Amino acid sequence: MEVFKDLKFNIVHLNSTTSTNIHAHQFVEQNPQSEGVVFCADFQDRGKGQKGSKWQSDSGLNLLLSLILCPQFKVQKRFLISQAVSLALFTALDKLSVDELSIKWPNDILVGSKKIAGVLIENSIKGNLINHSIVGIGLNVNQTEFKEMDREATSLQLELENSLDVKEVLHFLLKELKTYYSLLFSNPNRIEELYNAKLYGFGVSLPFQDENGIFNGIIKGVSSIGELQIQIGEAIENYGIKELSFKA
Ligand code: BT5
Repeated sequence: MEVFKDLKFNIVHLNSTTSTNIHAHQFVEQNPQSEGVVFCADFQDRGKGQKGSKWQSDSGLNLLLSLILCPQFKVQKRFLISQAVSLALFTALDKLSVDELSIKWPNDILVGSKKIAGVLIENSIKGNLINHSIVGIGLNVNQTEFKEMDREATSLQLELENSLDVKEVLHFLLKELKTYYSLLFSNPNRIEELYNAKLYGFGVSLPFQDENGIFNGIIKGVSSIGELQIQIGEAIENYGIKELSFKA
C-alpha cells in the first residue's frame, strides 16, 4: 500500500509574538487536528534556536514560521522530518538561484560557510508515535546587517542583490514543504539519499569539538536516527546533536 500525505496549508499571520513555535504549541494543545496550520510572524521577542540559543530577526524583514505536522509515525523515524524540511528549504533557495548551498547537520542551510536559515523542530510524542511536530523555520530574506553570531549570517537580499516579497518567499517554500512531506511517506529512502548528498563538509576533513576538545574528522553521513557519522583516524564515531559542534 502506498501511503500518501497531501498537506493543505492554513496560514495565520501574526504581527508580533513571543516565538511562532511557542504560539503553535499553545494552539495545537487546544486544536489537536491542526496539521497544515502555519503561524507566520513579522517579529518574535523570544525567537528560539536549539539548546536554548536565540534566533534574531529584525521586524518585518524575514520569514519566521512554524508549521504544525501530525505525521503519526514511529519516534525512531523522527529525523526524517528534519531531513525533509532541510531539503524543502534547500530546494526553494536553489530555485531562487542562490549558489553554494548546503545543509549543515542537522538542519541549518548555509551559503558557502554563512548561515541563511535555521530550523527548530519540536516533537510531541505519544507512546511510540510522533503525535505532532512543530516545524519552526527562520529564513533571512531582506535583512542585510546582522549582530555577531556563532557563524556569519547572510540573507536572500545579500546573496541575490535584490529585495524579495516575504509573502512570496513563504508560498514558494510551502510548495516545496508539501512536496518533500509527501515524499517522506512515499519514498523515505530517497529523502535520506538526497539529504546526504547535500551535506556541508561531506567527505572533507573538518575541525569539530566534543567534550574532549577539538579534533579533525571526515563526515561520512548521517545514521537513520540522525546521528552524524564522523571518521576519526580509522574509526567511525556517531554523534548526537548535544555532543558536537562544528569549528568551521
Ligand atoms: C537554529 O538554531 O538555527 C533554529 C532557528 C529556528 C528559528 C525559527 S524562527 C521561527 C520559529 N520560532 C522560533 O522561536 N524559532 C523558529 P541553532 O542551530 O541553535 O542556531 C542558533 C544560532 O544561530 C544562534 O546562537 C546564533 O549564533 C545564530 N543566529 C541567530 N539568529 C540568526 C539569523 N537570523 N541568521 C543566522 N544565524 C542566526
